[in-house]
Order: sequence, then C-alpha cells, then structure tokens
Amino acid sequence: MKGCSVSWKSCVRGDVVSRAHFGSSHKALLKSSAGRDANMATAEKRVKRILIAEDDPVSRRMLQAFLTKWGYPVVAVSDGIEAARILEADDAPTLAVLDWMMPGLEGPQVCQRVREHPDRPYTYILLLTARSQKGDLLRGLESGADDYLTKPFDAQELRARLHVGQRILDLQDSLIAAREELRFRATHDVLTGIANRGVVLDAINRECSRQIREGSSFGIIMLDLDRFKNVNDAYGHLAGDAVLRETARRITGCIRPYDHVGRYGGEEFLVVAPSSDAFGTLGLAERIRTTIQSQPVMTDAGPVAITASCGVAVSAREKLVDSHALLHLADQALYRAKEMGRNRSEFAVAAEVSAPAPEAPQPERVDS
Ligand code: GH3
Ligand code: MG
Ligand code: MG
Ligand code: MG
Repeated sequence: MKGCSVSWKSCVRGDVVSRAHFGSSHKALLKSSAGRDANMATAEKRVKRILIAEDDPVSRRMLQAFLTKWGYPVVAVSDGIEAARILEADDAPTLAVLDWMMPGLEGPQVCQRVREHPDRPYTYILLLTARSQKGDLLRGLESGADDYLTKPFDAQELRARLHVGQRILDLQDSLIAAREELRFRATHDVLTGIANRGVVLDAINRECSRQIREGSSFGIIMLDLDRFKNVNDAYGHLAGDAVLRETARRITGCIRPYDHVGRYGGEEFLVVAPSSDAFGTLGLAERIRTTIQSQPVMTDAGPVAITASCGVAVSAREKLVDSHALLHLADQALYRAKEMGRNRSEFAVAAEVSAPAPEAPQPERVDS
C-alpha cells in the first residue's frame, strides 16, 4: 500500500480486515474465509465482469483484491464519468459497485444515466456509501440502484449481496433465453431451422409494399422436391427428414444475404428475391435447382439422389401487386414444371401478376 495516504478504515469493518493487516498480511486474511468460498464459487464463475467505481485509491485496491479473489474479473475506475462511460459501452459489465461520493458524477447520478437505457442488458448496481440516513438511502434506490451497503461494510456481506445480484442477473438471462427460444420457435421451421411459412409470407407482403415505394420489382420461387414420397417409401422418413434439412441448407447457400427462404409446406420451399427481375429470379431458381441435384444427400440409409422443380413469378415494376396472385402464379408455374417432366424451372409472365388498376373515369362522349 506504499504511497497511499488516504485512510481506508471507513471502507471495511475491522472484524474482517483492518489497515494494519492489509499491506502485509491481507493475503492470509483473504485465505481465512476459504471455507465459505467453496459454496459461493459456482455463482461467481458465471459472472463476466464487475465494475468498481471508487475514488479512494486504498478502498478501490482493496475492493479489487477481494473481488478478484472471489473470482470476479474486475474493471476499476476512480470517477463517476468513467464509470458511466464503461456502463454505457457495448459489452458493459453487468454488475457494478459504485461509491456514492466521486468526482465527475456521484454514484446515484451514474445510476440515473444507466437506467436511461432500459433496452440495454440490465446492470445490477450496488451503491457503497458512508451515508446512512434513511433519506440518503431512499435517494440512492430511487436513482436506480438495486442495493446499497453502508461503509464500513463487512466483506462477506458485500459478497453475499453480490450473489443476490448475480442470482437476479441469472434469472434475467434465463428469461431472455426462454423468450428468444419462443421467438425462434414461432418464426422458424423446427426440422430445417429456416423461416416458417408465416415469416416468408410476411416477407412477400413487405416486398409488395416496398416495390411500390421504390419502383422496383421482386421475384418469388416456389420449389418442390420431385417424387419425394418415393424417398420416404424407399429410405424411410428419417432419411426423408435428412433430405429436407440438406435441401434447406443447399437453398440457403445459393441465395443472397437479403433474400428470404422459408419452408412453405411439407417438401415445398419458398424463396423471395427482393430487387430482382425475371432474368435474375429465373437465374437464381436454376442455380438452386442445379445445386440440389448436384450430388446425392448422404443419409444414414445411404446416399439419396434428389431433384426439384421450381415455379417462378416476378412482380410487375411500379404496379400494385397482390401477394396472393403472385403466389398463385408461382404455383401454376410449378405445376407446369412438374407436367413438363420435373427437375426444371418454369416462369410466370410478369404482366399477369399486377393487381388490376382502378378503372379510370371515361371522358363523356360529345356528339358533334
Ligand atoms: P411430386 O414430384 O409430384 O411433387 O411428387 P411428391 O412425391 O414429391 O409429392 P407428394 O405430394 O405425393 O408427396 C409429398 C411427400 O412429402 C409426402 C409426405 O409424406 C412427404 N413429407 C411431407 N413433409 C415431410 C416431412 O417433414 N418429413 C418427411 N420425411 N416427409 C415429408
Ligand atoms: Mg468517494
Ligand atoms: Mg408438394
Ligand atoms: Mg414433391
């Protein structure tokens, strides 16, 4: 502790650590709590990082020593402005121990700043304060702090309170994970992992309104595996499932990042190609088709050769497009592809897919 002139006796109660101990034998003292360490270690392992904001250098170093020993990766700063900057940055620590009185911003002001971003991952904030008046504590909590500890504090109490914070953050993590899982299941096909029918139909509706705004055209491809029933019959349903998964993977590998692909039905897939004309969409359909037939799918029941047929429809540029009409045309084109021998792409005429324009009023006839 050489060079530290500030007293830190107000920071930690003597029953745990005193100034006399700290410089020379704090390691031994830290070791003395080893029995309690074991059952707390699991929770601490899950903690990513913790921010300490404390302007008193001795207190700061001591806090840092404790937290590091308990397994927390620590970021330590000495003023409120730096603390707010770190907590507002990407990948910020999710636990913070903030001193109340600090240069720049006080602890409660840092809390307020952090709470101004409710959309960000939650930060559990523990205020550290020499103030013990009820009014002060209420002010601290109202500023957005989750908990507080009055100086001098007991190191084990700090540790236990950090565990409470960790439990709350863990609970939040699992709620977020459950929400994301539900969101994924609501929008994706379980077997193939690509978008489900609802999502890809939404993409078509979005493109219908976008092409009016931007005066562009877009294309859709309805793809159906050929004689897929035979695959199930010859190799079994599990092999059939593997073929569907691999088909989804091959289609996804052919499209651009801003195209959409979804499972439309059993062995039918739908691709939406924004800002694409007839030439581009037909070209994409052919790329997908040839990729699908390029090599057999390796399944547990053996290699399975597959082909697909595609129906392609493209919206008319700068005209109102009805998504149902577009899907119907792609479906008809797919039917033609099947009739014409399968393993091919057929195209629906662009002019057919615009919605009928409202009838223009006819000029009155004037007989001369
Ligand atoms: P076509 O070339 O005319 O399209 O013939 P097809 O055999 O592919 O068409 P059909 O509609 O007769 O058969 C589709 C088959 O797809 C029947 C159904 O059991 C199978 N299928 C649908 N969904 C799944 C699935 O999730 N897994 C498996 N393994 N098979 C599926
Ligand atoms: Mg201070
Ligand atoms: Mg089908
Ligand atoms: Mg089929």
